[in-house]
Amino acid sequence: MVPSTLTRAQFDTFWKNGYLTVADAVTPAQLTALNSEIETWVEESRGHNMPYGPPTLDGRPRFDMGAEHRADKPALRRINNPSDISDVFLDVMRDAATVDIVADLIGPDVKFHHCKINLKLPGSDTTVAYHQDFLFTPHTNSDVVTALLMLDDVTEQNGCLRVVPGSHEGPLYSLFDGSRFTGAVSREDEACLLARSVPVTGKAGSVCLMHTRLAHGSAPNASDHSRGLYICVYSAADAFPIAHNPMPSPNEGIILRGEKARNARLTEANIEIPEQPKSASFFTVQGQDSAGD
Ligand SMILES: O=C(O)CCC(=O)C(=O)O
Repeated sequence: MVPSTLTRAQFDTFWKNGYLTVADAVTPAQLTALNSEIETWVEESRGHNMPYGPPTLDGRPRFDMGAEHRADKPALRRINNPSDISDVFLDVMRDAATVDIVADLIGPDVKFHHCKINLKLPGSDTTVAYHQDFLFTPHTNSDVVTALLMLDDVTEQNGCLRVVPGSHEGPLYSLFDGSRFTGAVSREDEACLLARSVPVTGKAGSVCLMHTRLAHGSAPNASDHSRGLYICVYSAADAFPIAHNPMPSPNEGIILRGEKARNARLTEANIEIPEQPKSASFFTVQGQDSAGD
């Protein structure tokens, strides 16, 4: 397919490395509106000492804070499907330049799967253990892209995403420890992946497009500056989920570009089916307690 929003070089970089960063994926007005909504939510979180609502479609708390959360030092770390409760997040999920970029990469027919915000406020402990998104959200084929919009300037100091270039073409790493779903690769695999990882930094408003099979993780924020990501997961219209959505939304499956697919495209693969989260976020699945635990 000939890309229309991306250059040929950007398109090729994505498929070679498994990721691509593009600046100015949202307008300055959208960025300001997204961040002002987040400020309101951070303020609100000061009045809570455990994960709280409005509940997600599957009845879990939408807002999750780390165990270090205090009224005077909030550690709000996850908002599940913010596009369900906020017009500006809905608008960006449906219509930002990101969606056209995704259509270039895996389109022309693109649909929505789920979205979330990962916040690392200064002083919070949040870590993302290494994993591949495909093993949380397996589909009939791997034309699935995670778009991570940088809500703040993202640096190595404030806990940027780290990715392993080319790993989208390598093996799928188990997220089980024996029969326990840990949502993270083994310690041995993590050490190897970390050694091959590179930082993904950028100015606020940039987006990192990541192939669903790319191995990645991130360290805590060691700076005085917040690090927020608005993460939207999109797929080709003919990629159908083969496990429950870990974050169901009334918007799941809506067609954002092109046409609905009548047929599912199947790629042969052997995939471990993930377990459904019962707690507010995947951070607890990965072993990091929520406030109040
Ligand atoms: O927040 C991050 O640094 C990475 C996000 C991520 O890997 C995820 O939520 O799946």
